[in-house]
Amino acid sequence: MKLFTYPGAPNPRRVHMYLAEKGIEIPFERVDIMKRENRSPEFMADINAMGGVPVLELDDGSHIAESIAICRYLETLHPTPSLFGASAQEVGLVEMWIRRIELYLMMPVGMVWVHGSPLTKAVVKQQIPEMAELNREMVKNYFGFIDRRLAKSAYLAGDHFSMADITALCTMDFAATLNGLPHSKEQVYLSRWYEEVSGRPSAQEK
Ligand SMILES: N[C@@H](CCC(=O)N[C@@H](CS)C(=O)NCC(=O)O)C(=O)O
Repeated sequence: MKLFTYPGAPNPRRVHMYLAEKGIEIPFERVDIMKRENRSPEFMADINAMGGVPVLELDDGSHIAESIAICRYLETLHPTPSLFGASAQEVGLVEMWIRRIELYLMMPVGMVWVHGSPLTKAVVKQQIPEMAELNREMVKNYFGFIDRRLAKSAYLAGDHFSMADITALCTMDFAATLNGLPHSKEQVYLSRWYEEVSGRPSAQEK
């Protein structure tokens, strides 16, 4: 097994954090997305037709892309400690929160990144500043939604730290550091959660 990755980027970080939480070691190969190595015809033909990282190469030479798909594959091989839920109810709740965070937080942060950052100017056909602005508002509103959720439970999906928390933390750090979108300190429940999950040893994986 081998992981094609670019440590530091938010999606690869989700997998590195997952691996650290589980104590799984996998050799990795760095693919420089700043040099567009992941967009080479070879990479796209042989490794991931979508071009992104991370990608897990299995021992039979096949590939699994998509951060959650990679972690789900690994979870099947290493079920404990569970990061996708232990009971049927937990599995459902973890899935719900992963989907919510990906669709309603990661997606708008990605739009701010693509339409609002000078660093992505060369990689999109056209930047639409209004798109960045609209999505900024969506991100801020969603921070409020998560804050209200975390008023009721220790972690997003309930009492246990899960892949949903990893996804939220990696998205929030990317939002804050590269998109000028930190959460508000007045969001006390979100801040409490953020401090706690940021203090986990796995969160040092960047
Ligand atoms: N949905 C994919 C997204 C993968 C993705 O967009 N990765 C980024 C790094 S965070 C990337 O490779 N960007 C460079 C590119 O797409 O050319 C996942 O969950 O892994």
